[in-house]
Amino acid sequence: MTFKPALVLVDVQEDFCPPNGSLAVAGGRDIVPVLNELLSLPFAVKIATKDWHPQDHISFASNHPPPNNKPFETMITIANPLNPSETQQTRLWPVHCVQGTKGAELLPELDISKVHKIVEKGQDKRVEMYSAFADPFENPCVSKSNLAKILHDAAITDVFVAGLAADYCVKCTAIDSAQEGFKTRVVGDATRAVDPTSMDEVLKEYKEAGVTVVTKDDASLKW
Ligand code: VGL
Ligand code: ZN
Repeated sequence: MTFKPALVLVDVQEDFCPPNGSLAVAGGRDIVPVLNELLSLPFAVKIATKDWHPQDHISFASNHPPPNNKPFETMITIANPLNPSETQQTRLWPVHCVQGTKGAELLPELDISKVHKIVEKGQDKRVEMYSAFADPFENPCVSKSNLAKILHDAAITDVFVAGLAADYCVKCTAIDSAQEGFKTRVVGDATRAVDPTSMDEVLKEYKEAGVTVVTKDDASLKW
């Protein structure tokens, strides 16, 4: 069996980390040493993704009128731009990762020199895009990144996912990766969640999707 693994580091950006991030995930910065260890392993392809929103993005609470615009709490109903009869609920967030701002930068302590490609996501203001592969309105897809193509073109068999946040972008990226046909593992000790109490539910979703959770040391054992 061939084993050609890729590493996908999701949204390791200032806005998702203390001390100054607008959507700071507790302990978000603490995972960097583990991420740098992963980056030192011989993955065939190493990707870092960036949440990369325009200022007028639909998921920013301040772009909606009060009183139903509480970041972290309010869910709004949005229509699929390609098929308006299809709707879904999406959460409102503080303004975060606006293109070109300090908050959208990757953490400087991350060893970017080892990253082969940066994939930006979430540029379409009309939809939330947690997964680094695609937006949630599948088929037809409103905005699809080139991540699947990059990995397929490199004949990747296995994908290891880490980064932020465990219960949103890491989760959706890992599940989409499995759906793309890659054997997918999340490096659990290299992630942190917005809501750690939701992780039991996330683990169930992983089980259904065929995604496994490993530790950094399990990942290293592959070499
Ligand atoms: C994320 C909320 C909003 C994430 C991105 O990277 O997990 N979460 N945008
Ligand atoms: Zn976002």
